[in-house]
Amino acid sequence: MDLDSRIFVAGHRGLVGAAIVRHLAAEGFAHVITRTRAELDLTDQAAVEVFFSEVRPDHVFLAAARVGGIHANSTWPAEFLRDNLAIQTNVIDSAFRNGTRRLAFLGSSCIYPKLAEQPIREDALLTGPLEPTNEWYAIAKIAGLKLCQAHRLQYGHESVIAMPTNLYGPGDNFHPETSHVVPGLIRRFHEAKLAGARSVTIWGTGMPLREFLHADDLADALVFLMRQPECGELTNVGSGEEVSIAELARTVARVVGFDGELVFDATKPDGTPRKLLDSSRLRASGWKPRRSLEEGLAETYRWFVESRQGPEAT
Ligand code: GFB
Repeated sequence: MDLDSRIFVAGHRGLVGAAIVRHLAAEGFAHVITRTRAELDLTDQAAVEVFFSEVRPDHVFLAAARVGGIHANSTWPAEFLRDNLAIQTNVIDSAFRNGTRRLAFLGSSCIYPKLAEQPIREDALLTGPLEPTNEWYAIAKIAGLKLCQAHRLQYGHESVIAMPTNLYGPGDNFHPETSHVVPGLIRRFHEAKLAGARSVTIWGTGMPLREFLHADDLADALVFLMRQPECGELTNVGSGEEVSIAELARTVARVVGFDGELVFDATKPDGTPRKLLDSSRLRASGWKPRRSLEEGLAETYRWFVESRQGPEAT
């Protein structure tokens, strides 16, 4: 991938896609192609084929997906499975049949077994049962990465297959019900501070452990991987920074400036107990994240306040 490559970023309005576009622009890539959902519905196979046959991008970042937190995954299993299968099958197939040289596919740490040995190595894939709260999304992502591997095996098509850990950052979904934990807590603490509330409720026991990575660090890793001579099989992309949900909540409270009480609602699901990626394969090739969790949370909170996604936002 060089500065003249024609690069399609699918899902450029999402957390990861927007970060990839920012990163490519900052590095001077001159031909970054994007389409809104109104312009191109990626679940529509015929439309996707027309787009690729006309535009013929050299490189593709497949960052479009139906995503959401633990509650959204459990509430809409059919959409999470169907939409992700459709988007990734259409894009991967049409891209390669129309001359794309390399594609970056994004999986998720939830593709690994619920009780995988920690930190989770890439070879833990398909060695045990999945976490039930997100198995539909995980099955779709496993099918997507297998489609990339099948293309390589059968046709020699090269894909970067990246498995990011839990992500957060500017432009995330801050909806109180459907978001992931970081934006969910940023919003809840912010609203509690404005309302002068005495306590904030956190879903679950606070005991699950999670590893968080800023979306701009992921974008940096993806561009780095796309420029490597070899793609490899799977590549975990984590920060190595693991915290409990309770510690995360205390950090978000500090960043936001809320000094009330934290209440844990154990009637809400915890999800998988621990999900720490072993990212030594990527580290060995020379990449490392730039931000600490606290820096990244402060930056995300500033963005949230500046973009006025306050109490009135959806
Ligand atoms: O971020 P999250 O929804 O994703 O939840 P998962 C992480 C943990 O935070 C869970 C707790 O233990 C939640 O119970 N939590 C506490 C909260 N308060 C909140 C809150 O206000 N909102 C949310 N959302 N959680 C996702 C999968 O699992 O991980 C996706 O559902 C995807 O498929 C993503 O793979 C990376 O880490 O549990």
